[in-house]
Amino acid sequence: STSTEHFGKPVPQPLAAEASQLDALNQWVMEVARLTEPARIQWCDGSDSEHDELVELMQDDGTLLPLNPDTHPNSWLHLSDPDDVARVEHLTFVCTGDAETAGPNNHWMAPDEAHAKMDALFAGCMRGRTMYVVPYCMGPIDSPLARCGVEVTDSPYVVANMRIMTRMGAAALARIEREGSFVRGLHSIGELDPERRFIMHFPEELLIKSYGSGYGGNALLGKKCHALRIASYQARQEGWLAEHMLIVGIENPQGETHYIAAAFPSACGKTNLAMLIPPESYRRAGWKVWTVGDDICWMRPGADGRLWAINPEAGYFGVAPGTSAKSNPNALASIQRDTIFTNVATTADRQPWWEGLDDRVPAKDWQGRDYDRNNSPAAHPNSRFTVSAKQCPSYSPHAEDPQGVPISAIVFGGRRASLVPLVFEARDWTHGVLVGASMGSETTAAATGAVGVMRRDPMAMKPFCGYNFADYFAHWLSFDKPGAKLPKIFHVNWFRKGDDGQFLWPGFGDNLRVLEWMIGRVKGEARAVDTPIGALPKADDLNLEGVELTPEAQDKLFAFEREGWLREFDGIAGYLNEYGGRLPSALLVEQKNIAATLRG
Ligand code: GTP
Ligand code: SPV
Ligand code: MN
Repeated sequence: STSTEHFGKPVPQPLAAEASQLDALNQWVMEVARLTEPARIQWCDGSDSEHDELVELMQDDGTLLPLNPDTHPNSWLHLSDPDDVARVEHLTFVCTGDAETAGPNNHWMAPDEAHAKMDALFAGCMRGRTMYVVPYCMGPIDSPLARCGVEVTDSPYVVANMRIMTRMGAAALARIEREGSFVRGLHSIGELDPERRFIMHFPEELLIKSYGSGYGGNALLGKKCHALRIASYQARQEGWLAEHMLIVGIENPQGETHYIAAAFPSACGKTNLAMLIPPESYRRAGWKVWTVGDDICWMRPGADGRLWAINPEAGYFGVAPGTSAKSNPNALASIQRDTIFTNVATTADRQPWWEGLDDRVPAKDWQGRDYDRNNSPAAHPNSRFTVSAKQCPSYSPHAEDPQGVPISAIVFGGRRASLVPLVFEARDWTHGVLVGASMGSETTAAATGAVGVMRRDPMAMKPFCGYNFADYFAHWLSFDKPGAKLPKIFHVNWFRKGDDGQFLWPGFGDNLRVLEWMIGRVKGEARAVDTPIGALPKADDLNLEGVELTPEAQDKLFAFEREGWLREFDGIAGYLNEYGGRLPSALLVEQKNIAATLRG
């Protein structure tokens, strides 16, 4: 079980001394303890008893509030500091030796300066606190694609979340002992002061230092910090991809399953597409949807030339608002028990509640105050649930396959109120990489800052790519080589709005109609019309039986608007130029060629 030791000067529990990886781990833990001066060190093994003790401790100090055990057994509410509710992109840095390695897409700080700044914050910050050592594995524990890390944190809430989101504890430690390397992540909630908050990455050292936040991607270091920023850097060196993508399996009535990986920016529909429930007529016909992952995808070419993908995570840290029996029944079924809710509202009988769930009126808001209609929303827009992937009714039987699943199609998409049609297909891989590189989306509450502002978010990786986007695009292009059987690339927009400001496309389950068309294209069966931006379906190339589309929707969702795309391509050219001479020329040539065809 857990080993807790008390020392004036804390020394980690000695582990198998002959194993060099564990020596390295012990030494690092000792070094961190000397810096942060915790009262106690606890090595986490991921056991139930350890978890029960942590939950008890958090209940005692008010970090976790019990929810109604009759409706939501073993489920908890955590209310974060009101100034600590989302990722902080302006305080997130990539600290490589050379600024150009991090690129204009990242905030950069020289490693020496960053270490000095962070170590000053960490000095003595765990006095009186317990330091938890959390070994974890990203990906199925026996997968050759999986990678391990160790997060050291003073937040029991982080430990409880890491236990759901990763394969955490003894098995991960055993893998670290066998393997060559692991990612080190040092985390402290510090004073939760936004003025003393930084999320720093040192990809050349496989190291993360995060101080001053306890929330989501800032603090659960296995997720965005390791599985995207550090992993994307490693993936480039090693010939694979670490992407902000869901993975979903679509099984047709013939029993054939196609796996689709889709990159949408934060709070733009990944979890919902990953857990999609087919429309009634599709269900009757025998279509099934299987969830492999909802946020992160690691993929590499297999011996057969196809891309094979795993979900490095073991749970979902999903957006609560908008989740309902109508929009996402699989998510709702998953979170009826054994779930940590963060920053949601509660009903009078202590059930979790958020806007879009149902028409009940909450009793308390996300800050624990009595609900006041004039002080809405009751749930924070970035409130979340943390739950094991295994609890999802659509969890794929192949989600834990060590070799991963083969990808038939890659989908890019964003929130675009205007211009961008429901779906189009890239002509080839290079065009597809340009489609991904030039993606735009309106910002959401998943990060602090203004909401609804259009920004370029290439491959939905703007906040997450651990190195220069110019090199990232070149890395993507490099997969197109002899013997490769690459997926087709598509772009979707579920968020096109009409003149009345309402969404034109019903979305959610009906998105399967678009995925069916894509699979038809992959198989060479579905029809499309070539345009300068790619191949577009006409409305009747999709199965729209049972969907009520207004004439405006029929028109705008399937339209290629030349004038608007001309302006869009000016914007894209301007954006790409920010990457200067480092940008791969193939991408620039592609962009110039399309701009020329647009001009006609
Ligand atoms: P992160 O976890 O932040 O990466 O977000 P995500 O990409 O997984 O987004 P998620 O599926 O949680 O959806 C975010 C919001 O978009 C929720 O409020 C959803 O209800 C809404 N949403 C998802 N899919 C659709 C859709 O097809 N149409 C519309 N109109 N809204 C959608
Ligand atoms: C996102 O913002 O893309 C998320 C939530 O998935 S967080 O884990 O906070 O990054
Ligand atoms: Mn995400």
